[in-house]
Amino acid sequence: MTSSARHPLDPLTVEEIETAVAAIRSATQFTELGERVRFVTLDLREPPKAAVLAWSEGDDGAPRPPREAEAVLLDHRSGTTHEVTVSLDGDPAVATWRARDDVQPLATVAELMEAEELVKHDPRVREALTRRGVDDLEAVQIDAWPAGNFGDADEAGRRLARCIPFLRPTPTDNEWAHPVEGLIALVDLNRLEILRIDDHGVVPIPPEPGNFDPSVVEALRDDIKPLEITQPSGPSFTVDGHTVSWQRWQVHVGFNSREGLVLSQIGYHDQGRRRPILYRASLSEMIVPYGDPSPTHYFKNAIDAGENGVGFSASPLTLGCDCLGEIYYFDAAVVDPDGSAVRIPNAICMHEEDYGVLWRHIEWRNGKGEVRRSRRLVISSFSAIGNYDYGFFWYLYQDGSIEYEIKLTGVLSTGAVPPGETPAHGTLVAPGLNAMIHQHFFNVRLDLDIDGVDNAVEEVWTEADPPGPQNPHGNAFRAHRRRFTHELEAQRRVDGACARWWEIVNPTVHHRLGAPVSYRLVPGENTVPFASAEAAVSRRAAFITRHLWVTPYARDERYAAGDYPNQHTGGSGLPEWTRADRAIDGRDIVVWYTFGHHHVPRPEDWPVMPVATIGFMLKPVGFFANNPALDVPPPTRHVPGCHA
Ligand SMILES: [Cu+2]
Repeated sequence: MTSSARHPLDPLTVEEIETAVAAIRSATQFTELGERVRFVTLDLREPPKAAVLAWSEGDDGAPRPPREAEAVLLDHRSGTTHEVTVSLDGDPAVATWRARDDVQPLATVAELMEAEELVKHDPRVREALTRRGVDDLEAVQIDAWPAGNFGDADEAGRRLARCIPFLRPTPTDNEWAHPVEGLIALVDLNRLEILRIDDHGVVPIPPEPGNFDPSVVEALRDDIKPLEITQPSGPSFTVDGHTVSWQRWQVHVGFNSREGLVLSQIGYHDQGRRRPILYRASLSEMIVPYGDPSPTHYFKNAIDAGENGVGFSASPLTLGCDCLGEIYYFDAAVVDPDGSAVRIPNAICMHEEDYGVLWRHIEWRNGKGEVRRSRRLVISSFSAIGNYDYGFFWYLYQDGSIEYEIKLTGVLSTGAVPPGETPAHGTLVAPGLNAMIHQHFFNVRLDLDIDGVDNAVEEVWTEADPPGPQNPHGNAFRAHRRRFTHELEAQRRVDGACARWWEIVNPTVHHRLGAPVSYRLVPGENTVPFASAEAAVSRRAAFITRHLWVTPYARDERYAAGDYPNQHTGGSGLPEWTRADRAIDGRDIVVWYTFGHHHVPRPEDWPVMPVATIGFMLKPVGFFANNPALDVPPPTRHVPGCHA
């Protein structure tokens, strides 16, 4: 455990989680807690960046920074949250302990199941279900949603979930095909009591099944021949613990229970040295605001990382299904609410993919030329969060580009509408079944270190030159740029009409042609939130109101909506930190990029949604002398006869 060979950013192992839990349990503060105390999260407390850089840039044998765990515990009896850090070196022991009554940590699966049992067996709920013709309690499923915060006085200070029922006729059926509309229960998760049950009236339960296993398909296609990916000499990457080398790239692969997959210390070997690009990249937060104002849907604003945990929801991946080819897997480990360590086998999948043509030119006069095949390194994980499944995919390319892509799939969130009614805020996907309009916003925290820690961000946009003697044909246009100096001016939205993007530059390192070396953040699909500025979601997840945010690096500024978005009134995270309008020019900076997928559901998204993708790219701009992929060998070495 104290091996000096381990990278300081390696995620906690099962053994380390067990050690940390034992240390917490033996602390006097723990013995003062009630019986219903739960471990909410327990992860590596990453060392300060300077300490990691000193270790990785030091000589072999340089001392590793102290190894620490950070845990959040919830005492349901008192409702108090406990933030604990544990020193894992030497004799493991609690280092700090802080009790807080002003926050709600994310919801554990254990709580959601308790809420389900409570609501399901409440006589008032049974009566309401009977009114809807539902007598078989076995078939009833109660989904406990994060409660949000809508300013209701009787909800203040409580730990809450809003619970809505669905029918699952048999254990393998799709519950979201049968929403029990109009019924909602508000549950106090600490006291395990129902505060309120509201029945907004009976709507017939949509009867059509929404299953998608092979048995329900009339005839499976029988014209698909095997497609096998083989790499007879093995993959081109090497793995040392959690550090991966692939061609010119080096990257550290990490994981935690809140963000899931984390990449660190991404660098590229060039000019005889390893050039840093990204110190750390992770999904800092995500939120799915729904656009239906009705009493059983208005509250649906799941802040999935801070309210549920993207890492907790990571699924074990299987060969030939989630990943295809020559795969390397990383396991992950998280804590269970009862304090036991849980291994998620194959939580992260890594492999190489052929990605079509990398570059090409064929001479038109003689048909001769050069072609190179592109190959990318894929590092990915999948999380099943309630009805939705999200794939988180990082790609490294041979031309120095980095891509992040989220794959959205799973099952739509649904409600019911009376027969013959067309929903105003959704789409009918089956008779009486309403899939509500919604958006998926993601925020990625990018701690870029372009050739060193001190960087700056420039906005680049294109404008037509004014007509006149200098532009006699009216064809002239050019790119303009400006440097952001402080945080508030760096809160920006995308604008495709002026080809707006952002470049992260190192002002002190210049390309041989003069400009500072840089990487460009190339936006992909994006949109803006449609909730009003006064809506709870706009305060509680203010990071969605701007696509770009830039902050100076601070060790504890990690999550775009703050450490505890669950039931928070709003304003925490990015809006809070940036209020000071700190300087960001020529500093160690962090770029936060928000991107939104606008989802007006289609019948084709039912009963399970074909993958939709959204993401962005980081592309070198004046970082390399010229095309860095010139040294990729021609495919003719393996496949004779390409335009030779
Ligand atoms: Cu969606």
